[in-house]
Amino acid sequence: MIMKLRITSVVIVIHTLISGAITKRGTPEERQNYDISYGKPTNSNVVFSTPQECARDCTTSKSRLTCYYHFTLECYTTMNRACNLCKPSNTNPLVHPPQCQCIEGDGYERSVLSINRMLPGPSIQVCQYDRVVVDVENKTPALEATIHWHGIFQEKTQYYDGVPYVTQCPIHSGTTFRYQFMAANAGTFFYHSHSALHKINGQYGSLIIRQSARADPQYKLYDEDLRTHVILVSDYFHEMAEDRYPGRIIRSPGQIPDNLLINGKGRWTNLDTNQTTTSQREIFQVKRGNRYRFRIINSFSTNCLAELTVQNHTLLLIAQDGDPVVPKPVNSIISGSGERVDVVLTANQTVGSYWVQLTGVGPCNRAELNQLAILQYNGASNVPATPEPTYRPEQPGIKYNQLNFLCNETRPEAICANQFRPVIKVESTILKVKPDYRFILPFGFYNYDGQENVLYQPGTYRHFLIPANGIPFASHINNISNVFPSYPPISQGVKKYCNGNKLPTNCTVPCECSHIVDVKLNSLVEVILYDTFGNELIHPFHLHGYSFHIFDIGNLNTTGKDNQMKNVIADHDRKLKGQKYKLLPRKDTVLVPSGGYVIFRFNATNPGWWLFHCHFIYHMVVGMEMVFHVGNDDNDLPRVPKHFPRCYNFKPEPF
Ligand SMILES: *[C@@H]1O[C@H](CO)[C@@H](O)[C@H](O)[C@H]1NC(C)=O
Ligand SMILES: *[C@@H]1O[C@H](CO)[C@@H](O)[C@H](O)[C@H]1NC(C)=O
Ligand SMILES: *[C@@H]1O[C@H](CO)[C@@H](O)[C@H](O)[C@H]1NC(C)=O
Ligand SMILES: *[C@@H]1O[C@H](CO)[C@@H](O)[C@H](O)[C@H]1NC(C)=O
Ligand SMILES: *[C@@H]1O[C@H](CO)[C@@H](O)[C@H](O)[C@H]1NC(C)=O
Ligand SMILES: *[C@@H]1O[C@H](CO)[C@@H](O)[C@H](O)[C@H]1NC(C)=O
Ligand SMILES: *[C@@H]1O[C@H](CO)[C@@H](O)[C@H](O)[C@H]1NC(C)=O
Ligand SMILES: *[C@@H]1O[C@H](CO)[C@@H](O)[C@H](O)[C@H]1NC(C)=O
Ligand SMILES: [Cu+2]
Repeated sequence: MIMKLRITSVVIVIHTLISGAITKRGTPEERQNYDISYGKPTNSNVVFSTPQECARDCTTSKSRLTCYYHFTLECYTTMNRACNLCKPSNTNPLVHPPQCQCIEGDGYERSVLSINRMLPGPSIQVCQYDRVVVDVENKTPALEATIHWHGIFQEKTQYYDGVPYVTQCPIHSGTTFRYQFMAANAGTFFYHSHSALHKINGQYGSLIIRQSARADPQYKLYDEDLRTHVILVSDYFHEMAEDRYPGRIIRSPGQIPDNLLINGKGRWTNLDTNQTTTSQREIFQVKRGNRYRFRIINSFSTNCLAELTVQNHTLLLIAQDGDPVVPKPVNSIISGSGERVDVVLTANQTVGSYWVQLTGVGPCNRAELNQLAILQYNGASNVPATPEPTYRPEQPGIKYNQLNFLCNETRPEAICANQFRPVIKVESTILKVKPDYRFILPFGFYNYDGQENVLYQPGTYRHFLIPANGIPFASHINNISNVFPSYPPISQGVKKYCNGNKLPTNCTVPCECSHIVDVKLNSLVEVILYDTFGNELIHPFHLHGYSFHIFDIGNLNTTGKDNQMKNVIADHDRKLKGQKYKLLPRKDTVLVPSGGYVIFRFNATNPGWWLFHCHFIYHMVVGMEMVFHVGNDDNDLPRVPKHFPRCYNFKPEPF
């Protein structure tokens, strides 16, 4: 339990490894259990604090800690025999012994890539300005990985951003890589593997950075900010994600997930038999009369969007992607992969249990994915009185991010990400009429329909993905379908790369090349991103190393998008000159309306090699990524630590 904790509310549910009393330091026994899964540092003179010590009350804590975590990456199986060792007891169905190595998931047996035999992986919960040290030990046989700390700026530790072949070499099987960074920016974040498709196979978890009472501008809006009130939602296959890449046509075509999970938990109904698994559902406990801060994290990987509602409860939205905003009430939260939203839930309904409902919306709506968790008031049974809600595509009430994205005017039924006022003051220089750089970035797909002779030309190996319709495609930004260099530019430089202005003459569209644009340190960068494709897809674009200011989000007609964008940009310039932009909320991940556009800006104050990409893992692996290279490596970037791992091609002279 975290802030402003009252002794009466120390009735804690130990149903996940992250629960427990945290204003206290915990009994030695609890601490020991906690340590089993997180590990203990060895061979170090630094005083490390345990995860439990670090997940303390930040409102009063004055000390800064060095928080240590040990992540063990493995191939693992859900519903295995470990689950027999740790059945919840009858007296308290919620109690799982903390050292339990059972992953239930949705009750379906499958292979996963786990971190510490948990799903999600261990929750990192620290106070602002703590140091976070994570040893990632890769025990997955013959699979490489990296872990990215989504939303963390990594100033001064740019080489710990966790992007393979950009900021580090991947962590090879059998080796351990230590990440260490300052928890400098506060808010709701998460971590996930940035290697290929590992994320949806299970390599993800929450990362929460709390603030002192004085530093948190939203402090007065809630009474409690509990460690257990993290709502991490994810999509889930019943097989490894690689089985869907590049994609089959006959059996399980496409990349629509089989199910959704809430904090790694849920149930699944087999539509062939109508049987439903009996796996646990997540339960969030509240006490009537209190206001609770909930931290919602979208850890989806596919093009499915998430809609989250809490029956009979309005949610007061207080932060987007970690950045506090002037609060507004909403009834449902629609989010895409990589987005986070903080809300305050006032537990003022009749004492009882209420459904927390998560549905898959957008392009995956035909799969009618539906998952449930429970909001339980103290003193009520944990079974809601009303029947389990079934799938419905869009919930009634005020929606955060309605799928039609009419974001240019206020409407009673929906509110867009660009319509919030940031609490932290916006630097007026961001409004300069002429930015130092204006990147106009059309993105979309290159369709190989009828071009099979190109795609499958012997001796060539272009990347591609096959969605449910069976037509292979590659994705691109500004006609470049990104492939990474063979070694990370941050530590080993880069020889050949492309940007939209200088495509190699002999590179045919879509040009497979490392897509990198150079930007001077402290320059004002404007990005105008538009979707040339549409067709229901709503791409969430994420920028590493920064949060950006959203200027505009809008729709375009289906044809003549390039010309329409000229009008949009002219209009944007008029608005800049007329000083019409008033809100400019910060985000690090933004949904681009289907076939529409987004305009954002950031002040490039953080040097580095920053990935900018669609957050759908299957779009990433076929090229929807690029890198903003900010600053000069020699003068602006810190040197990588001694013995930083290197990787390269090996091509000795022929003998
Ligand atoms: C499953 O339940 C649905 C709805 O009740 C019904 O239409 C369907 O026939 C059932 N299928 C099987 C295999 O029992
Ligand atoms: C709670 O929500 C249900 C529908 O989910 C509705 O039927 C009921 O009237 C609501 N109760 C209250 C007290 O608002
Ligand atoms: C519950 O709290 C919400 C949010 O503060 C408020 O809008 C609503 O009117 C309250 N309902 C009751 C029954 O007090
Ligand atoms: C907002 O956009 C819609 C269509 O994209 C348009 O019909 C409407 O006039 C616009 N509203 C404003 C205030 O510009
Ligand atoms: C960017 O930040 C730097 C350093 O704080 C500042 O000097 C510069 O004026 C800022 N530029 C813009 C356009 O905000
Ligand atoms: C991108 O490629 C398409 C198809 O070859 C071409 O029509 C278009 O002009 C290109 N755009 C740019 C910005 O090069
Ligand atoms: C492209 O052109 C460069 C230099 O003109 C040449 O070295 C390279 O081999 C060419 N690549 C292909 C794929 O033709
Ligand atoms: C889209 O088409 C409508 C009707 O032809 C037109 O009024 C509108 O201006 C167009 N939108 C844009 C962004 O050009
Ligand atoms: Cu995408």
